[in-house]
Amino acid sequence: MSEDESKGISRRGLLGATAGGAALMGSLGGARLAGFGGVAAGTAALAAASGARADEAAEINVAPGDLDEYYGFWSSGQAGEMRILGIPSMRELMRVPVFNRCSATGWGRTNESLRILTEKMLPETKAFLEANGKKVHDNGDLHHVHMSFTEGKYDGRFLFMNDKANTRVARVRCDVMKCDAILEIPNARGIHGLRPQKWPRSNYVFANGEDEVLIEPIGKADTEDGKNYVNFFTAVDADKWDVAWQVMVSGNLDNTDADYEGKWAFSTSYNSEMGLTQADMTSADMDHVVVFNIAEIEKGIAAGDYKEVNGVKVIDGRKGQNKNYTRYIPVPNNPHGCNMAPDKKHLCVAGKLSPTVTVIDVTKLDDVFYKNAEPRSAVVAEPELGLGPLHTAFDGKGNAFTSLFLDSQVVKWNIEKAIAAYKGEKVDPILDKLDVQYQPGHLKTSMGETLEADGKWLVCLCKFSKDRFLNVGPLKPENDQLIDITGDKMKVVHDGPNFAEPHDAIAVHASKMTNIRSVWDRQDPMWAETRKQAEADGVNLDDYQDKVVRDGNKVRVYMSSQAPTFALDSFTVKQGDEVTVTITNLDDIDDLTHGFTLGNHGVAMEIGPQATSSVTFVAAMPGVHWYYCQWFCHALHMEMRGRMIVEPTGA
Ligand code: CUK
Ligand code: CUA
Ligand code: CA
Repeated sequence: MSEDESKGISRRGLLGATAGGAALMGSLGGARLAGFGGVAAGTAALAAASGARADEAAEINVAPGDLDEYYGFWSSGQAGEMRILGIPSMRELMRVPVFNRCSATGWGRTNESLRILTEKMLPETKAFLEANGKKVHDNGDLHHVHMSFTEGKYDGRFLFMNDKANTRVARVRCDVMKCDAILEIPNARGIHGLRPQKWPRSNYVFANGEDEVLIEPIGKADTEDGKNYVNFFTAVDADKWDVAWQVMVSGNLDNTDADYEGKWAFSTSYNSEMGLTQADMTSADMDHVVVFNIAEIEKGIAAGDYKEVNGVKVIDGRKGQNKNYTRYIPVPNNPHGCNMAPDKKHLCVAGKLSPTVTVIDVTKLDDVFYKNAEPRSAVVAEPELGLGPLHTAFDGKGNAFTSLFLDSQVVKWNIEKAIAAYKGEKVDPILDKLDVQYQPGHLKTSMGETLEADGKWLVCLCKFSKDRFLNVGPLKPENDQLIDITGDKMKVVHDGPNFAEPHDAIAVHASKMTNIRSVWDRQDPMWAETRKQAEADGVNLDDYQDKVVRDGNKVRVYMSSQAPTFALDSFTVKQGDEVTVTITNLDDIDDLTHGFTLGNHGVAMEIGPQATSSVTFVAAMPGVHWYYCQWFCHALHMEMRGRMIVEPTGA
């Protein structure tokens, strides 16, 4: 897409510098002010500049001390973490490390996080990392974040996400907003699209393998022949966080979604050609959407119609199998986004290289599966919307919003009108087009991927921010724009710079987050393993601790922390000892987090109120090394420190 992409950028570049840009500046000047936190003045300016009603303008004003109406859960792409923003303030509230390493919290360094990161790692990955002197990958590519559902509505239990870079999926607990399970998916490569089942609840999380996998061991098959590659669709058991089953498919898989009845899952495929080069992947006029028949797949698994590959039950759902596991619906040219409308009926597939969105009526799929109807008979509309359609969001009122990457616009269109036009009626389904800054990927409406879509806000995640912010060097921020969609005309009300590279976001009404805690439960499973070791060492982690246990050359140091002190002012070990420091934060006050940083050892961890964390390292440097609390906790926070004394070997 790079050629079209650069064309698109230069076209928008021209636009920005000329008449279009001037018109835009006129209507958005006030909004930009509001975005920079000049709250009262900015809001007034917005109302004046854009003609917005005063009460409407007030909606975006989250005054100091006021809370946002929505939680925004953001992916971060190659930064590997999940982020939490408030909507409509667009303030960043928290970062949750998942596939990345985190300097502040010790994610990827503490024993508790390492257990989660490595527990379900494939043996070959473990061996590879070990050969490279590592325990975990340092990077991840987190594209899609979705919340667990019960009966088509967010239930506030979990957030699920994928790592395209290292073929993993992860789960974040919504009660503490920490990752509690990571699974490396066997067989597949490059997990991209990810969605939970919506009905009856999220028993499965569906995960698409984007990259083709050589089916035979290298040397046995010609690596240059696309026919020797396959792709895998994976259903993850959301409770056990293990693979339930996989389906082998024809073509690759890009984005995915599930319906509101628990019957179907859908995936777009841009490489139906099974090409191994970009030219080959874009050679056909049509690619396809794969429809997965969940009940038939479950029946097939139960009946033993699968092959076990690397411990996973794999159903063959490739074209020409004459079974009811899958159907392939032809759609134009390298489709991308795959979004199920909250009307429970319409799936919208964005064309990317085609200016169209294909609308599939899921109530027509039974005929496709069981009455031999043409796969395209389920297509009920294919409106031409503009250049580079990528993703679609919904307002719950029958309207859809599609991002146009090349046109740098969001187009609002009506699904029923598009269906009427497809039948030949003279209606224009397009209701409004809005310039965004610039080159949008995903866009999300408030509650828009649930039965409770409320049509208030649209967040448009723009890949480029050209001219919108102070220049920070060749690497620019992206621009997450907040758009008011309550009126007939869409309106940009806020520019939000964001670091590389959020792909996706969801907006969840705050009333859904009923499980969220402020203080940890002492019995939390996060440190169950650490607790077992402590018990074996005669230490009660729920009480004050200051104990050093020697076990050969392993030394286990237990200390509680309570503002502003560590239970141990110092401890002594010998050079070469493997030292495990376990700290329990006995403070049980909201927001009273302590930390443990060991100077010159690359060791740091967060210990939240009532939490336990541990870290293991080899004390290889003789001398006196200070440790300190790195989370500001008390007037004597600076003095909250102590010494590790490492006696040289032979001393
Ligand atoms: S993808 Cu990035 S803009 Cu990975 Cu959801 Cu479409
Ligand atoms: Cu404890 Cu700072
Ligand atoms: Ca293609």
